[in-house]
Amino acid sequence: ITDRSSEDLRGRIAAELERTRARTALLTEAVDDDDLMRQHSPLMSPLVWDLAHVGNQEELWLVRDVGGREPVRCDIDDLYDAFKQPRRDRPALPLLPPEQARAYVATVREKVYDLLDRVAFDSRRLVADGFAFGMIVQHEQQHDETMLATHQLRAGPAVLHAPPPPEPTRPVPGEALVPGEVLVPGGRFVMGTDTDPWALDNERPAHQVDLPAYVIDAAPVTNGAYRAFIADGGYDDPRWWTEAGWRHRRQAGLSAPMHWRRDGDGWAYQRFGRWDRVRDDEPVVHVCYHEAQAYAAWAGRRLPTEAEWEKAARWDPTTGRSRRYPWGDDEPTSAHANLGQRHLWPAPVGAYPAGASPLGVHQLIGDVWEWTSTPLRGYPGFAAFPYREYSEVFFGDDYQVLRGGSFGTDRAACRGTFRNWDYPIRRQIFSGFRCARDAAPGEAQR
Ligand code: AVJ
Ligand code: FE
Repeated sequence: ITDRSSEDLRGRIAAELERTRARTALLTEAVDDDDLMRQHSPLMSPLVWDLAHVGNQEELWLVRDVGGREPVRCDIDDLYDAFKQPRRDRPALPLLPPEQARAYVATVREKVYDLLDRVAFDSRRLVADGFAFGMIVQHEQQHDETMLATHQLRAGPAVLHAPPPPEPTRPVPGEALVPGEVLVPGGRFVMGTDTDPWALDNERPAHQVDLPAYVIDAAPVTNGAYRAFIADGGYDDPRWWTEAGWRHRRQAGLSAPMHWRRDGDGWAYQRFGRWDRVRDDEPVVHVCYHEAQAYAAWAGRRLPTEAEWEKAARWDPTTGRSRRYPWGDDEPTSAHANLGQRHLWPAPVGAYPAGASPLGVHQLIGDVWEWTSTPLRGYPGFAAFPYREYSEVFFGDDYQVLRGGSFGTDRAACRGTFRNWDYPIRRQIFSGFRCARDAAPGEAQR
């Protein structure tokens, strides 16, 4: 690495750290101290826990591990260890109160800036290409999205504000905004990555996957389509649900996406403290895996596998290469995708034509996390790095993979290879889905 490129890297890391901390500040300054300490749902931490946890991880990995510096505080590691403290117990812990938590993260950050000035980005894997800094930026952004989901669960008047997402643009008047579904030809593609410098362990290594031809929705399933499933009695018909899904649907009393309520002959949803009429052309959000699976079965379709999702998002039919995003390798801009909490809900289908894949699949990145039918596993040749607890301990049958990021996901924590996961019953996250099906024999030849 040359001096010049190492200076560029320092600058880029500093900018990412700063941008990320500004978001954390916004999310934690929008409410008063009382609210920060309170638990808004047993599924979520008090916001002040996330705040100090972000600082504590930054201290562990950057100040202590990369920097080899003295601890800022080693008396609080256990308090902010996500494995030692289940979420529902976190409000009862002797947490740092807001002022102390803010001072703590600021002290850690000063040491990190000092470290960033001196660190050599040598070939050690933790520091090569600034990986550990990138990991910490992504960690904070992931918690920012979690804090945004906590805001959505807060009772009371709105405290977060943002302009509405863009409206769909119709390239050819009278033509459909997006095609209904897209055929992806059979064949091999490269899944995962060896070269993306800040890709996390579960995105590696790159490997070939051979898929038969399939058909995937050109856009996420909309509220309008989902409403037809509800109106057709989809929630009351066990035919559409798996056994586990039906059991959960009954126990939890599910009858519509989370945050919906009946509104005359239609529906309204609550979004960050405001009630709006449900809009039919927006991707449905706040559904669990079981609801997504049941909808797909009702529609005579299925959820895509994780590999099908990634091939649709990355495979370039012209070169056969896998790209970083559906539109190419360039970083997302506001024209490509609804990311980064620029807006507070998903954009209507057709709002991001510049973000479509070469085959014409829209809104794979941003808007809503998309459930896939694949449980979280390591790729062939997976090696945990730098710690087993980021992803390896979650491998198995308990968690389903979600792809693509939501309106609340930052671009630093979102790319064609990025993998998220959650329990199939969870829907407080910004989760939606699209459907797929096997290609019919004649169809695959075209
Ligand atoms: C990858 C989003 C499931 O929030 O539990 C945060 C990310 N890991 N701190 C989560 C994470 C450690 C993780 N998810
Ligand atoms: Fe964490």
